[in-house]
Amino acid sequence: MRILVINGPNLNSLGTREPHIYGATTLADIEQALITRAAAHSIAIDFVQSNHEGVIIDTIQQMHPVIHGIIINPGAFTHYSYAIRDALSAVSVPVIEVHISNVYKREPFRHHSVIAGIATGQIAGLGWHGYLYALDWFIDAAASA
Ligand code: CA2
Repeated sequence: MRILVINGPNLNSLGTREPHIYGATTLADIEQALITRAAAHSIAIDFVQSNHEGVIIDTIQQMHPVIHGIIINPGAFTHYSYAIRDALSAVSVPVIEVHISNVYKREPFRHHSVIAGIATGQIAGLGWHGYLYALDWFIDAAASA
């Protein structure tokens, strides 16, 4: 199994600012934890972080023939990118949407995700561990297939 992990705008700044919202863990730390968990289950894992909508869409289009699932934190694109929604909607693999913060406890504009309607599931508010829980879903799904 091969999983693509996508992080959207500003998530490259994790651990450096706003730790009260996003925690002190860096994106590199999160990716390392995912690599470790994936390796223990013989899963290949790829990462992309971009501040650019088009790069995220290009990556989805290029990678979808060779992957079995997507874990995505679209960052603020969550709330308005129909283009990323369309790119994800066009792929046949399960998509798990992850948010570090509980977006439903925050500003009203964060309460709506244009991605959620095409995602298999969503994890929000569980901190960076949400990425690991998303990977666990793929591990469990593969085990029960
Ligand atoms: O809670 C999440 O994971 C979000 O996807 C994070 C996005 C935000 O726009 C979404 O509403 C919820 C923002 C990511 C910004 O990341 C930063 C990290 C460190 C310092 C500043 C921003």
